[in-house]
Amino acid sequence: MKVGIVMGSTSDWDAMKGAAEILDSFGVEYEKRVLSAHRTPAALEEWASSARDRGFCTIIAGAGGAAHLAGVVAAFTTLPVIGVPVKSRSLEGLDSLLSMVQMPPGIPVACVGIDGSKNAALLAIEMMGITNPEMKSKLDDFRAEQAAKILATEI
Ligand code: RP5
Repeated sequence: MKVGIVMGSTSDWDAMKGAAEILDSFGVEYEKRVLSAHRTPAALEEWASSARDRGFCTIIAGAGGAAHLAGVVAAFTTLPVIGVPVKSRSLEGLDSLLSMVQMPPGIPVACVGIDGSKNAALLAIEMMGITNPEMKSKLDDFRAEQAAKILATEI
């Protein structure tokens, strides 16, 4: 099973690369694509509607501004879609967050915080961990290391 990472523009990569880093560190396979709900709608439809048959278990979708990408992906698949609102140039990402989070009932998007791509990847791995004991164990290790680092920090 692999995770899809899709973003609306190459300019989103700085905000989205944290998801790839987390997935790499957990040894999770992923495919990353730049596809836009507005600029490449037909290609986005084809990619999202075929995602399940191509072995994806979750899609992480990041976009900024009028951030309809995650919602449109969710319209074309019943795989879980995790939206990442990307910090925008004009409104600091509040526009991205609000346009992503308020989905109509029936087509859910699990939306993380602005530029929260690392959390999006962790959430995707937690979904895998429901049925995959190896991922569950890696998540336990990650949490333990994170806690140990905090507890060892002196201020
Ligand atoms: C959105 O518009 C993209 O997701 C990006 O965050 C924003 C700006 O895109 P570019 O003009 O940098 O391509 O669709």
